[in-house]
Amino acid sequence: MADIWQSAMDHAVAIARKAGEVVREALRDDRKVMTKSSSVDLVTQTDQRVEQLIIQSVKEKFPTHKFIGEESVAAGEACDLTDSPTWIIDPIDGTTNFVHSFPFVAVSIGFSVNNQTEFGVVYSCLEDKMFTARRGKGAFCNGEPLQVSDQEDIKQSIIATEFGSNRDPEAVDKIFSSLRNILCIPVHGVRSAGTAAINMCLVASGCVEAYYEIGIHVWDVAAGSLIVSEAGGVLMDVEGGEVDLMSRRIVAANSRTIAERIVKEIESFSLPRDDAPTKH
Ligand code: LIP
Repeated sequence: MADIWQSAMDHAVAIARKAGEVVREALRDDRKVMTKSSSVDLVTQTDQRVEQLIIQSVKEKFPTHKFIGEESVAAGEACDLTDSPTWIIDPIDGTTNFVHSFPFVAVSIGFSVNNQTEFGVVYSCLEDKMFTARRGKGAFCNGEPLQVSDQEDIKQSIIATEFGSNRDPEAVDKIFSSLRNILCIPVHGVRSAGTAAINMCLVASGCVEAYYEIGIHVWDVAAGSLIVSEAGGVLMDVEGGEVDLMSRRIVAANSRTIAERIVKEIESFSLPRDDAPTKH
């Protein structure tokens, strides 16, 4: 049977590549930094320009589809995930990296129907790596199949996490306490790429065993989640149980054993959900 979302996925790959060209070009001269929720939550004109480029081009081809875009939500649009075909867009995942020319920046596009992610595309612009996953059909990087690591011993693992843009001292204490617990297991190492999407692609590629973070948004992880699960990995909430992409927290790991071990060490906390009515 023909895949009804194949043309949408082909379009996502093409537009992510085009968006990546714009990001690479802008890296040389877009130094006008603005802030959103706090002085460390950064945005540039390139984030806004790339999001509009993606949305306009999808609208022309799929006029009935809906959107959740990081910068559109920042501008006051609703973050509602309905059963309708919805494109979940992070035009630049790793905006702080972009601002500082730290070389990991991604365009992330997830596509959800009936609350299920049908495909995910993460384009790591500076590495020129196109990560893709179609539900039930595996995950790929530049066309090569991806497989998570088969390491089941956390003491032989590398764990990725991020510090995010939350500077509330109580939250920072919990973030550091979780990090301390994990480092002292001890694990081989802890890494931060500066983008949730690339961290998740590193899990899918088998380079790191797990990634966890409290503070991410649905647009940071919609595409990466499918890439991890299609590469054979597992997703979990930081307190165990099923992950909820609107809940602002996630564990993505190569296996249930590693995910559960990470969960044991995390001091969890909650943030207002992405789809919280009070935000609109
Ligand atoms: C950012 C990330 C980063 C994470 C932040 C934030 P942005 O996304 O991917 O890794 O720590 O919580 O969400 O703002 O660069 O798209």
